Amino acid sequence: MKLLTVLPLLSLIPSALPFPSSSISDHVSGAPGSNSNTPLHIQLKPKQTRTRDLISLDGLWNFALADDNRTATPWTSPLPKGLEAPVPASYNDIFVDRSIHNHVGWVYYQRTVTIPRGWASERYIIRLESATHEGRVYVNDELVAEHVGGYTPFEADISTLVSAGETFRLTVAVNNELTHETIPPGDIEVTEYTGRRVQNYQHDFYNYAGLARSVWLYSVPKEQYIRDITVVPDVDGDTGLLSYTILTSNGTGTGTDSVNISVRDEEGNEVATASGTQGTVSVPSVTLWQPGAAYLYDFTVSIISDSSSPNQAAEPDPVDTYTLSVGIRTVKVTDQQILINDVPFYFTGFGKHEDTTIRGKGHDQAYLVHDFQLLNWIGANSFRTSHYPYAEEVMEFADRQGIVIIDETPAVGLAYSIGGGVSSEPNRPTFSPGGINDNTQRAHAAAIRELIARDKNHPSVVMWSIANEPASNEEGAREYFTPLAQLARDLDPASRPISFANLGQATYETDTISDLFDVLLLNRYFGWYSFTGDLGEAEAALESELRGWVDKYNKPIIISEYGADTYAGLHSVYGLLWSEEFQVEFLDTYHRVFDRVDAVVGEHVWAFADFQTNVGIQRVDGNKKGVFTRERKPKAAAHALRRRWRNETGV
Ligand code: GCB
Repeated sequence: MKLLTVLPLLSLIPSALPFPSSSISDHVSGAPGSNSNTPLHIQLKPKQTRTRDLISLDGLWNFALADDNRTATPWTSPLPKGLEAPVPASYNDIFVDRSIHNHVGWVYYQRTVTIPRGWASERYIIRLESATHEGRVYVNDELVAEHVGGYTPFEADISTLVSAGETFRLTVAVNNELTHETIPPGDIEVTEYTGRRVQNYQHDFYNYAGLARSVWLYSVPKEQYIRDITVVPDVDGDTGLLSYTILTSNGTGTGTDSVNISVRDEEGNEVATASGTQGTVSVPSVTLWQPGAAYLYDFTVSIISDSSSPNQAAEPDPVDTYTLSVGIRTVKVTDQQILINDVPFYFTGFGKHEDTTIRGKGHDQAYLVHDFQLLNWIGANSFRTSHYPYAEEVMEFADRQGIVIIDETPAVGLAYSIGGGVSSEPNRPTFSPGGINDNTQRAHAAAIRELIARDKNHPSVVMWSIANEPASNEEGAREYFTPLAQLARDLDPASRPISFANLGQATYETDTISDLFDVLLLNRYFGWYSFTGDLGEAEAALESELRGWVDKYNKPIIISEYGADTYAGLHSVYGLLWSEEFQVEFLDTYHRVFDRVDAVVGEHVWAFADFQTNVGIQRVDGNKKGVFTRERKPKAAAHALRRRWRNETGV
């Protein structure tokens, strides 16, 4: 028998709920081990504007694995020559080296960076869009930022550490360890004979790690700058309303200088103006952001110095300026419907992953555009960011393409009855001091905060999913989720509906938390994990369960997962499991039921494309429930879905 030891927590856990707010200087923090997960001081995604410069630090960085000697400080000198890793990309599948693929612990990325000499009167910031799952940033020998949580951005203001014109060594240490107190959770085991550290986790996708998203160096004006913009849209007749709050380096007060707002339509016409850090602007004869027909306004915020002469003919040069794209639309939930712009919306689409060969979870613009092309081809109007926040570029693209998003936190695997995505006997209670506990809940709260802070302005986001398949049927779930559901409600200035994706074992009879949420997201696998291959039984069981949810909750239902593993190219006249024919029949079976139950307002097939998982006896080179292969080739089900969703035939 293998003897496995669970290692003590090595990761840093956000220290308090509510999440501490502090100034950027707190990022320049002390000893490793002290937690300093601070909110972004400047929330806005870096952009080049008249007052801001932006330099991409993407490219090839020197790369090394940490050895187990935790006293080493590799950031204090150049990394040993040899490996170079691309940014953005997960590092696991880049090298032909199993020890890198399976590495558990810290790795180091390093490069040199030069601050442009023209930035002497600017403030400059390093921003990482993500470091999975924990990152520490060093400028030369000094730790300047640390962050826990692998899918949201963090930053360090380095203006006081390096001068304009100076070149410095930038090292980013990244740790991929998951413990029962991280989000997502996991356990590290040490094997009995070789003492190898192995990362286990309950979720069903590979634990890709590293710098999978962009790294930026950017500047903002030194004295005054815009930190955040919050815009909440509403509609009154044919007038669009944008309630806004601007956070500047002087806070939300008016400070010493003026804040001006200008709203322009897609043709560049100015349609509204305002001044001040808070207020509401009206957009007459509004063009709404609609699913499938995106329309975005440019919402430009400028800080204008009060000392600039009012008599100047031309518009004065702003101290700082930033333009946010905003869409005007409403989202409401009634008894059994979800309304976008007061029209019932039926979700068609998928649960997706950020996953491609070689890059792992590395953001890739070509795949982004191609995936959206396929969504359009198949007639999908929406997807869920299962099971973590996606790169911000994805959200912006969805805004521009009119794709609707259910935006999910990385809280996946909060159920010890699941191992690698497959049900098993729970070996211990999920919500317990040695399992998902108060510290996990704090990390979960931080994940919700960071997701909503980052994505609150996206018109594509119509709903938050605060977890995937937690053990909501187990004792302790309600205590765990009640404050988190409330937190999500309190944090979203736009009051979007909240939800979580429910696990099949937590039926309408045993689930204990669904009343805390607005919409029921149900993941169901009748015919696959239960009633395997028996679609007659599956159809009856599914219908009976859905009717149970309707009777008990009377809330809109989206089937947020349903699907069958399918080996592309495998065919069977009997429709045997794993064949393309079975996947088609399986989906047809579910669709017949959805069409009979009025409260079903959406169908998200699991999954968009095949994806990599921890490979084991249940998974041959990953999860094959994709409607497209990992290379994005259609299986037979893709054509069947296209016929249903687009009401069309042919290719
Ligand atoms: C689920 C999970 C998803 C898995 C899927 C499966 O319920 O939410 O992450 O990949 O099942 O295929 O088992």
